[in-house]
Amino acid sequence: MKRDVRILLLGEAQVGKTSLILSLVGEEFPEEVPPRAEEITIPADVTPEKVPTHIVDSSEAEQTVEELQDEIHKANVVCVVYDVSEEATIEKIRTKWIPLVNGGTERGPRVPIILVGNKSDLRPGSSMEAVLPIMSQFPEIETCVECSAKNLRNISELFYYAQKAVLHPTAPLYDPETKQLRPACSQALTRIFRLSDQDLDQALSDEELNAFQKSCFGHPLAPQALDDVKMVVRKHVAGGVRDDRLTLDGFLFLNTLFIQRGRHETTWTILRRFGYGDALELSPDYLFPPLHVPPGCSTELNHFGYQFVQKVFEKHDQDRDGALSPAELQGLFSVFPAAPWGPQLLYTVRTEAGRLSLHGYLCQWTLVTYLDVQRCLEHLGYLGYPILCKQDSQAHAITVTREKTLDQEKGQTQRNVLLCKVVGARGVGKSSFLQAFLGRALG
Ligand SMILES: Nc1nc2c(ncn2[C@@H]2O[C@H](COP(=O)(O)OP(=O)(O)OP(=O)(O)O)[C@@H](O)[C@H]2O)c(=O)[nH]1
Ligand SMILES: [Mg+2]
Repeated sequence: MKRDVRILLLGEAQVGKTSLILSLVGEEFPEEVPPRAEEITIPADVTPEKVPTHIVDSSEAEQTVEELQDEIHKANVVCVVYDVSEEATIEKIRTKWIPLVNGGTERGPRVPIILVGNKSDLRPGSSMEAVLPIMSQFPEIETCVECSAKNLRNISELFYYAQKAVLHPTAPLYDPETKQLRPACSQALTRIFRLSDQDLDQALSDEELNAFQKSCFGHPLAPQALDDVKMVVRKHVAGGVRDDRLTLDGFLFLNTLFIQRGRHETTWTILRRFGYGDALELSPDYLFPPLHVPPGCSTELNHFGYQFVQKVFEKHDQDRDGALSPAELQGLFSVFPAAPWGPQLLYTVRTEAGRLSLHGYLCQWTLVTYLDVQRCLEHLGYLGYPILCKQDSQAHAITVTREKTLDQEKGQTQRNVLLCKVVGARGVGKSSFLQAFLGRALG
């Protein structure tokens, strides 16, 4: 998420840009305003989203096109202001201001725009009818708002929408032309659904939904709210609710609905809670949390770690035969971007006819944790450890042992995993010796 927000106000002369900014700051309508207000910075603690916010005025009379373009370049969001009582200022949005903002960026990401109809005190009706066609023509328009600097209507809302457009942008989540979630967004939500579906019945029960709700928003849904949610889904999506449980289709539909109703911060909250960054990829901060391993120390999965990975195993051992078949293992890997343990698995732990026993599976975790703790953290991240175990990070599942020299001094060790190297001349049978540990007969 961005650490600060820069909002630029653009629009025809005399529509009230400067008055809007000064009304926000002074909480009253300024009768006299300069052509251009000084740049102001609102400190984080008084903004709704708790990020420092810079508000920048513009004035065609005082700035050249180059200067305006330079400001557009620096802005995170542009408010294009028009006067609701002057139709001509609405037409200029389409013909002049939006081309100025995003005209040069045919392909690249577009600067989000908020349309601001000022002077609503001068017009009894609404300017919506004139504005809607513009909104459907330009997908970069996040929203529109009518306000009045004079009677302070919707002033703080307008800056809140602008802030929201930067911090919780719609564009990466949703394609307004097809009215569907974008592929990266539905992929991420599908993964989140799979992690939340604890009994793997391809649907979220009330209990699973509540656990999900609690981890994302801090509190469960009221029973009535749960019923209402399911009712809305039932009404709109065939197969969205099955046996009183929310299916993947239903879950994706709900998120589409949040976005269509302008509540995309809800979907962002879910995505961020599960570790996704602005580009809808799991962020390095999430996958690789800090873990200090001093030289001479080793890393082991602790009791919490083993308990978690064992639970994951049991979840995916669908036929309850105490082993994961290739298909079951593939199910377990479905929340990873690629299978984490490739064909080498056969050479590291015991498998029987391609099936991985619980013991072999736990040994593989032990091995990865010992040899490459960063990979282990990454894998625990894909499995949703921090969310499902309600911890700050996967580092909670790891024990860093004390230095080897200390162990040697004291003649004792607390380590459970020891590295043992097998050395010997060529051909004496080192590999066969190790294979025998995996139960393989000498060939
Ligand atoms: N009735 C009414 N008048 C407003 C409102 N907002 C601004 N005005 C008046 O509109 C005129 C222009 O306001 P400014 O804030 O200077 O407009 P601007 O967009 O900054 O204009 P430039 O700096 O010339 O680009 C002033 O006379 C304001 O008092 C409003 O909400 N209602
Ligand atoms: Mg001005």
